[in-house]
Amino acid sequence: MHLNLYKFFRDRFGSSLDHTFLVCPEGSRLSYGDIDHLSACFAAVLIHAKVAAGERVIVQVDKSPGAVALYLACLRVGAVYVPLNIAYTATEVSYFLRDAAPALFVCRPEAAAKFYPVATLAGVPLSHTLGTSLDGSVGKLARKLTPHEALTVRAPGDVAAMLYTSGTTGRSKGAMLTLDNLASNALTLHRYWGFKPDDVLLHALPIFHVHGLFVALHCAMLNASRVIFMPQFDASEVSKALPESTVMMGVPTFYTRLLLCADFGREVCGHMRLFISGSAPLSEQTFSEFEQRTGHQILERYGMTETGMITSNPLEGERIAGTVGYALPEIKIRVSDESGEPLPAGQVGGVELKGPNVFSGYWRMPEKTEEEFRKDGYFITGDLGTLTEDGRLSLVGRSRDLIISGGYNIYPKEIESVIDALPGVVESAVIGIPHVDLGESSIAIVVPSRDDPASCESILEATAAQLARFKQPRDVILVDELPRNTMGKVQKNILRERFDGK
Ligand code: MLC
Ligand code: AMP
Repeated sequence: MHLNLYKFFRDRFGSSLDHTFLVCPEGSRLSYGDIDHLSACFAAVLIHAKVAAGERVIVQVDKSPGAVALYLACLRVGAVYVPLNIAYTATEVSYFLRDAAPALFVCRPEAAAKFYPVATLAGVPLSHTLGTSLDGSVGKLARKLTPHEALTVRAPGDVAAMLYTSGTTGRSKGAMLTLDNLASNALTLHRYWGFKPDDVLLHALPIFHVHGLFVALHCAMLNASRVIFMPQFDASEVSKALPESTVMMGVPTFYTRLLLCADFGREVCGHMRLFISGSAPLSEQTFSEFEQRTGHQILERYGMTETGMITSNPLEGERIAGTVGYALPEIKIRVSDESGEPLPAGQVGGVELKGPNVFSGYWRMPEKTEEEFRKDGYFITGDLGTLTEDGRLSLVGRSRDLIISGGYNIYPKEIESVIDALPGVVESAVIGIPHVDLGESSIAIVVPSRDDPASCESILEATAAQLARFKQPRDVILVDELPRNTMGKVQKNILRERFDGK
């Protein structure tokens, strides 16, 4: 079978080109016809830039309708879309540019002076800019070119997008997601969550991650839905927009922040059909407070960059706080011991899965890819969980050393590598501690050298220069030594217990 992923969505919204697609708070509106045209304009830019099918396009731009059109333009020409968090620093962006070897890099107009030289040094042949009001060189060039209704034919197993995600190595890996991965997960979620013709999606997530880009926008496009497209999450703006919306997707921090608004309650949510949460654990307290205040049970689901969505609480039927529900249709999940042997219901083990949603591998890392799969094809998520007899999954922890802060992943190893390389530092351990707003936040426990020791301030300054803000430790604590087990491994559980109330 051959397909084009843009055509897959276009076939669904094509009969609704006059329907509103994106509604932005500053008043601009784009219909499905407008986005179809804009994506054709941007496809012309990609073709002019000689971006071929299968080549990577790295994009680090602000959330805007233009950014959505650029994503769709990549799908049109069969290029591999690689979005980056706008918080990434030059050091971080440089790594992605070298690793992905893109044919084109697109950044914000105001970032060009800083990032163009980084891209040139990384050997990227061409860079462009895109601003929120279609300013920048992409918009300028698009206005000169004839729109191109490109629909390059691709195979289902071809890569459509690559999203960077880290791991125990601390080195970010590009997770290659195929056309089939994205299409199958979109169809499943659209059906499972019962999208209805006049659903209106409230969208306040970033669009450089699976959650905001694929889960939210793909469902909306399959449904030809109107999307209230907010530049970022702001509890009072979201509260104001809820009466016009029917579905919202968010990370748990969205819900805890909404509950802090005094006027948030049943009245505001009267028109809502569904609140969905994911990317991080939703506490039972938030689930029940939300239900008391609004009458709505938040539907919690579970997913990963490498797999899209894996499980979901049911639309009809019991949504149980603290559980992430059942395997989505066509996906098989199991809980296994360390050798991959499935465990009986009720026992805690590693969560593994198989299905059309599972990525094709890590970019240029075949050994790493192989390590993450069992011989029988199951992908090892690194999450720990337990299944009930009837297949309901609860997550109880992570076997990976991962911190999730406000839905963003922080890999301690990456931060530790930056700190350990500083003068005056012997070693460090970065741990997550509970945080009321973000779920978890990170702190660094550092052993300074005896001669000329680094100070907390110098460590914070160095991390600020090299790491995106969300990854920077919120605090640095100096200690004489780190606790280790007999194997010499740092015992982070002891550190977490000791600094829990920090
Ligand atoms: C922003 N900051 C964060 C942060 N977000 N720090 C730690 N963790 C975060 N998540 C920084 C800001 O730069 C700022 O720096 C300071 O922290 C406080 O900012 P804020 O104003 O409170 O944050 P805000 O901009 O409101 O953002 C918080 C947030 C946002 C939770 C709304 O992070 C967000 O939208 N998160 C969603 C992430 C997401 O989509 N995850 C999906 C991953 S996909 P300063 O300098 O002011 O201190 C995935 C798979 C799946 O996981 O299952 O979905
Ligand atoms: P990412 O690599 O950014 O895709 O993050 C994926 C990780 O987020 C998963 O492996 C889980 O650890 C976590 N995650 C996603 N959804 C949930 C959820 N509903 N509850 C707990 N953790 C979640």
